[in-house]
Amino acid sequence: MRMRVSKLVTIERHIAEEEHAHKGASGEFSRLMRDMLLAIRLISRDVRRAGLNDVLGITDGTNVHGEQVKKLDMLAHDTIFRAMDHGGHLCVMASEESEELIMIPPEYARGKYVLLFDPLDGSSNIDVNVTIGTIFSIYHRVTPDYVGDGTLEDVLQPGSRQIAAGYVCYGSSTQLVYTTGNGVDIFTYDPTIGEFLLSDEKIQMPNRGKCYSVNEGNSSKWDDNLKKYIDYLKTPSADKRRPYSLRYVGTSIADLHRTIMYGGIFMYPADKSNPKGKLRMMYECNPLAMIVEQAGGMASDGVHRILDKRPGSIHERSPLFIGSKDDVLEAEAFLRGEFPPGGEEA
Ligand code: P6P
Repeated sequence: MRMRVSKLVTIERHIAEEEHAHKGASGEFSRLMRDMLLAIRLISRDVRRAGLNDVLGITDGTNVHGEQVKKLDMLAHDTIFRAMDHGGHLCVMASEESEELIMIPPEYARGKYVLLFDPLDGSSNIDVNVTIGTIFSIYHRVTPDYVGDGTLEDVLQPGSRQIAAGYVCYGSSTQLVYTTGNGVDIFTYDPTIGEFLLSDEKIQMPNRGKCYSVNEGNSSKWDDNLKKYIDYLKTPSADKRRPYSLRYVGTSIADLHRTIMYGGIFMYPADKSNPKGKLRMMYECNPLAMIVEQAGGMASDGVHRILDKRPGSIHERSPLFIGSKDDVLEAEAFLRGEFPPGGEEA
């Protein structure tokens, strides 16, 4: 449900006001977000120029000056690293683009926060001008000394310990959807003034939607109960609640954003070729789950609450069923073999 805003509030002012509400806040987190917002502005600029690379003579690999041109997702990764490595707020980072933990360079101070990110999710959609995004997740470090390097223990925390999560949609506009555990707010970027302005405040999802979002091309590899659930969604019901419409962009944050705004369910289930699903727990499922729960929705792997899962590795995958509470509960019921739920006629 949209809570459209008329007051003019920049994200910097919003963060400062939230910090003021957090007694004893040091301003450290606000400065961390200031640096993250710089990276997001730069990535938004680079994403919006992507279609012009050929026109501007930036061919694959080298530009007209013979300089190495990075793929956009590596460029986004480097942009976040260079914006975040020297602020003294972080003790360690982890990225979808880096197999290993990313340590803070020795010349810079370490801080009390941990940053995980997917710098450019859905990058295969860049060439067809379809929405792509950046996802980030922030924790407090758990290792007690606040000056040393962060460790795997600081990174591999359950999603319930996140202190903030956000995603950016580079779509018809650039929008940042963000929570620090006090509801979900949406900021829309105005590139003419370089500001993110508050556009929707404390959004709440409908308890049920009319859309389901899944790659049906994988249906031959699905579990039978999942097939029954998807068929149930497509079967007209007497109360006209069904059939649902199918919407699938193929960028998780785009499918999720529509699900948050309109209700319904987005799924990337396990299947015979992806026994743990395809999406990554630490920098896709966990931040998206925190945001959806803060907006009144639900996120599970089909059995367990995503935010309760204890990660075993940085790049661990998880099945994901996320969206309106009643839709996710219904999916879980089918996956348990309870269908139709509550004896409702199929
Ligand atoms: P498929 C993008 O590559 C991504 O990681 C997610 O953003 C998206 O939801 C998923 O993969 C799409 O995967 O197998 O449906 O193309």
